[in-house]
Amino acid sequence: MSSAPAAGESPAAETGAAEAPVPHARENAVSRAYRTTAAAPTPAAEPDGEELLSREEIEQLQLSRLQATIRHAYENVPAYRELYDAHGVGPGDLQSLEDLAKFPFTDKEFLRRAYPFKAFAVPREQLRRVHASSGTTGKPTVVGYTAGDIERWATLLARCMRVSGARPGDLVHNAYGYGLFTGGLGAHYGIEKLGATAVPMSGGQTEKQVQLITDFQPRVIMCTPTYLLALADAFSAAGIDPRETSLEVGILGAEPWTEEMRHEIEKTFGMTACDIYGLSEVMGPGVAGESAERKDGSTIWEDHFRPEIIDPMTEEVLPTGQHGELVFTTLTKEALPIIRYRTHDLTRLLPGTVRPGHRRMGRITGRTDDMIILRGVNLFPTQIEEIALGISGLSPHFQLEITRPGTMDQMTVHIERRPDVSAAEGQAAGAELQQRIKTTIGCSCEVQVAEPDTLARSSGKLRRVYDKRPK
Ligand code: DLL
Repeated sequence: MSSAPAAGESPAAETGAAEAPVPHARENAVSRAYRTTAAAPTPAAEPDGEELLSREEIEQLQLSRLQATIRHAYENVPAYRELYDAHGVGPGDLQSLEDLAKFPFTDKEFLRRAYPFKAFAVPREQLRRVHASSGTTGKPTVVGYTAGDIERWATLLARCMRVSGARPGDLVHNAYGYGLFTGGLGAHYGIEKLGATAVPMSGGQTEKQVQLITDFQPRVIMCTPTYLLALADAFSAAGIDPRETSLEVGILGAEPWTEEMRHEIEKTFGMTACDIYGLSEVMGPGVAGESAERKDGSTIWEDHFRPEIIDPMTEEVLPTGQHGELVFTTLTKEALPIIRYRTHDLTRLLPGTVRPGHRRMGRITGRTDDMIILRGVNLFPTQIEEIALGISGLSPHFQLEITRPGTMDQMTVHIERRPDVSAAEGQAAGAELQQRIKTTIGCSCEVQVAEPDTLARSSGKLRRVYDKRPK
């Protein structure tokens, strides 16, 4: 018998100088017979070249890609040509990154007017997939991808997963919804790209999820933070301590969540919880992802997206570090180039850390359209989450109800007490919440403490606000 290392084993493995090869790198009888690429290292298992570029290199790349994107949009999407002609700008006007500010913004309405396929810069036949995001009113926004777009999306998703602590060979329970929503399939392709194993569970069927997690023993879970809380309750109801499950890493996003919620989830499951951000119009999940080592906000993959922060009222571009509305321009999308898209998400940009060439974003504190204006005071549901989770008797399960009993608007916070405190202790905690909302946010509201497990749970994005004011 030959003593040469088996195909797919690294030579260093022989000497014991390096770690054993990861399982995905091994060749087997079938891959040998069919000469598949199973023996090649998964491309997404290690940081790729663009991920490691310096800030200066990123900005050079951004400029050339931005010029190409604006030209591509102008030449192939009549809606962009009309918009730019009306503003007296064109592809030749972009000579520096700062010149981007000369171009007008786009928004959901711009895409809705192009319903269903008029925003695409390639013939429909070249799309390999469409997704759609349902608005609360009117027609959905349709987004589409070429084969190359899907490949890049998978690579960026795999990047996010890797920095968040997922590894090739991991079993990944994917509870983002599959279908027109970009969450499920977007994550799915990233899982495969990383060289991990996808369990394509989708959202809902919570008892079945509990069973499969118990039986399959995944190390990683991907879902919304509020759905993970619903799963925690379901584990407890099944007599299983969530800390006893195999889950070690949560890659959570698609809705706003706070640092306090991260602590709650990490404590409940004994896991590391990282943020992942994205939106359908710009790509889907994976526009930015958070490092497990640092947990200091999501790194935006700036080789593919140019972010800006603007003042939502004046539309002026704000410097790195200042809070405002996030605006994105895609740099490599073929099917649906998006230029200066107003996300309505509120956050700030921060210098890169884990990938110094790519800036980070702070947590999303809310959306401009989710802001509650209560008798002149502006507030977001995340502020209530932050305060409530600092009070020991209260659970993270709450809803905000806005009514107008007379001439004045009123907000009622419905929040469950934790199962391990008495009803009386729950009432006291509710009174404390009311007081703290008054002193920290500056608005008076009513707090109603509900019994455990009585408020609606999410199976994806949770609805926090119920606006019952007369229209
Ligand atoms: O929610 C894509 C996604 C799926 C992201 C799975 C992460 C994980 P849309 O349905 O188009 O796409 O909704 C996009 O969701 O503009 C934000 O308001 C919100 N959002 C997404 N990720 C986060 C996050 C997907 N990490 C909208 N934190 C965005 C806060 C988020 N809000």
